[in-house]
Amino acid sequence: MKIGLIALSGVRAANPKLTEVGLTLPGFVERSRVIASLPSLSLLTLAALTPLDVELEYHEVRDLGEDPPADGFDLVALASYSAQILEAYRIADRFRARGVPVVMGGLHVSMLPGEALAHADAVVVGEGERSWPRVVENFRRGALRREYRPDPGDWYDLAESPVPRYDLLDLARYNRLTVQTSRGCPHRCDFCASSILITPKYRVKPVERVLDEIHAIRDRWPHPFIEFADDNSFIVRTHAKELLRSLRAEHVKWFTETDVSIADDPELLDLMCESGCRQVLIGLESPEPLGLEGIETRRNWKREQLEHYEPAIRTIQSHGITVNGCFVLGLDGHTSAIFDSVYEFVERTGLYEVQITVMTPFPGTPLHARLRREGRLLEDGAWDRCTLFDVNFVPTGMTPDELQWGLVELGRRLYRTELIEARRVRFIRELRARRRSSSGAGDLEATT
Ligand code: B12
Ligand code: SF4
Repeated sequence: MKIGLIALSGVRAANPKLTEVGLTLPGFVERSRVIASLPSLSLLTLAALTPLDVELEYHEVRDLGEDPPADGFDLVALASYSAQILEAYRIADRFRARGVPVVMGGLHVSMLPGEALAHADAVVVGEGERSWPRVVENFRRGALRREYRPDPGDWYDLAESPVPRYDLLDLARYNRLTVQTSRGCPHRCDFCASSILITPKYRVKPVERVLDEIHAIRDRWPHPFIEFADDNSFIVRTHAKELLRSLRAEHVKWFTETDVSIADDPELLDLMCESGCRQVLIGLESPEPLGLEGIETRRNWKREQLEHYEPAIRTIQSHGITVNGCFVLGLDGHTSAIFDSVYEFVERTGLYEVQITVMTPFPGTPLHARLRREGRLLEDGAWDRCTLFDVNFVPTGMTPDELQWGLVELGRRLYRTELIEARRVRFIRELRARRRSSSGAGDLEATT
């Protein structure tokens, strides 16, 4: 039996004008080139849970072209994100038209299994680790069911995580690989379309399991750059520190997504620096109180952190770790003044890197339900607009067009080559100055 694993890849915007203007900005192109080649961790993980006598082939969707070859596949498994779901459905339809059954899983179809079932023989809702072996076994017996989902409360124990099948990849095509060290996030932002949609509880992967994965990568790639595919790393500090202590011996460079609370823990920051952390991506969301007010469904944590944003960025960057600050434009309360406000914040704080996106109503999020209730969705169900760049709702403080082109204009300003360069120079200059002053202080202490 042979299964084709098909990953959605690349970054995109639905509006062609946006692609033309926005996605060609130098800073954006650079970041896209780096991340767009990431492989699908979900499919590599499921591959590792597939019986050994099943032959597997991994493909990026962009390589399949308009007319994917169906040769020899007994079953095709497709991952799903909203932005590319229409293309995924078209591909699924083509495989099925040639008699190859299709199974779909992932964030989008987990939120809309009914929609996906019009294009797939079976849909896996939620985490795939428990369901996938059942899918394969049932398929073999000719008893594939329409829908699979974990039993209620049966969250996959990450201690059981297999090493993803990185060996299925043609590594020459990738510049980074992903490893997941945790799942979930305690913050619950109402627009969040990440793993909190399928993982209500924050869970960590035991350090030995993470190391197994890093060793598997290093066996094939001696000096890898690793991107942790976590929504919010380091929430459990004992686990984080144990992991980072072990990582020191691995000689890897890495990147992760976390929150500003790491700035309060100098020991953690030292360990991050010593273990090869190059950058952290932090969802700052808004430099203004209005946008932050009420964006979480449980607490108002980010609003409470706002006054700590600037010192936190300085503290983190002073450890040699660059911060990629993310802002969501068009949050309730934002007016067109937000564009200057973000620009000034970036200038003032010396953020090394910045990511700007527009508020996006992904299916299954409280935000989507709220905007629908309030009649503020421009085109409900236009999932190809779920790119984080295409505006698909009516903001409270400006028109959709003002938001759309305000994003592009701000991008033009922030991603000017000379400004990117200036941010880099400033980071290095400030880091050197701090290191000089702290070693000076150390010398002073040693001599007294
Ligand atoms: C790595 C990554 C990418 C990679 C993806 C590489 C790839 N080929 O898969 C790249 C850089 C290409 C990428 C691109 C984009 N991304 Co991205 N990306 C991520 C990131 C950081 C990690 C995802 C990950 O690996 N998770 C770990 C795996 C194990 O979890 P998982 O995918 O959910 O899989 C589990 C289940 O869903 C299920 N499952 C998943 N697939 C399948 C398939 C089958 C058959 C089965 C049975 C089960 C199953 O089983 C898995 C194990 O339990 C997340 C943010 C985050 N921190 O999670 C954003 C995220 C997934 N990206 C997001 C977005 C918006 C984008 C872009 C649209 C950005 C853009 N404008 O271009 C594009 C478009 C992607 C596309 N082609 O459609 C959103 C998606 C929201 C959504 N619900 O659709 C996220 C959640 C970030 C966010 N801001 O909210 N991204
Ligand atoms: S902090 Fe990020 S990962 Fe956590 S809930 Fe908010 S958007 Fe999602």
